[in-house]
Amino acid sequence: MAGVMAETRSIVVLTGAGISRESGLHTFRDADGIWATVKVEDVATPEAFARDPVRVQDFYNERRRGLANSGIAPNPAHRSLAEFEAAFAGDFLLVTQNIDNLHERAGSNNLIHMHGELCKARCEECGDVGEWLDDLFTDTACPACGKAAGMRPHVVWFGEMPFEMDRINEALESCDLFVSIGTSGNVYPAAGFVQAARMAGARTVELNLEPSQGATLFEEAVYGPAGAIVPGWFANLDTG
Ligand code: BV8
Repeated sequence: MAGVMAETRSIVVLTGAGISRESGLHTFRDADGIWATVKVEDVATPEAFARDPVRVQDFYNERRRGLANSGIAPNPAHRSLAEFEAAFAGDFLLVTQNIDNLHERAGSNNLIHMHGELCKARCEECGDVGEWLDDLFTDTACPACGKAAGMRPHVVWFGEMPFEMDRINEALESCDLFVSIGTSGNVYPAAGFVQAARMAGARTVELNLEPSQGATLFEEAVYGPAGAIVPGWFANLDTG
């Protein structure tokens, strides 16, 4: 039961692939997930990119093209987070593990893509990061420095440091409510955020299709499809 949280002044929300499932994007570890058809070590590590850059670029090109498909749009769960953020009088930080652009398309503002963004590319030669909606190839020239062969998806692979961890940890240390939505709790450091929130004395809530790996660490939980449970849960939360 969401209940009235009069003292709620600082909220951190973590999302994973499950929040985008009803928008038509696959998750990773479900039976029909991405890792059921391709291996992490073949497409989502720096070693894979060094070993077979064409294969890795193709993997992300296919997902980027899929995201551009007109049928893929934010669902009520994405929209309810943006609406709550706009109405909430306190601090609200949305941290997503997702590399899709559905949270920003739903209107979320204070948003961190800790695992990067599918629609951005980074040049390893000059460090430039920019929007990229087309395919990337091993000889794609950097729009900033002009050098070819250094362009990669602006995505965090396994073994790479997620983005903005200082800002995330600061928010976790001072939050009084932590809500985890649509993540299996398999991947660190994201899977450890609930422990940091508990250490800060925050109320911890899991909204997921089924209990995650870290389910026992949450004080409260509501299980069901995100599009069905997230809007109602945030509608019941006091915006202060
Ligand atoms: C790092 C971008 C250190 C790429 C991703 C041993 C122990 C602990 C940790 C490790 C270890 N060995 C290695 C590690 C570290 C490793 C890790 O955690 N490995 C795991 C597998 C054990 N982590 C890392 O490497 C991270 N970096 O640790 O750096 C470091 C230190 C110093 C210097 C340098 C480095 C980096 C991890 C980031 C990797 N990149 N994504 C891409 O997207 O292609 S992670 C990958 O998993 C996904 O992309 C996603 O972001 C992430 C989490 O997945 P979920 O979002 O949770 O998705 P999943 O399918 O698992 O679950 C979906 C959930 O939704 C399910 O629960 C399901 O029930 C639910 N659901 C389904 N439908 C719905 C729903 N819920 C609601 N409604 C629905 N309709």
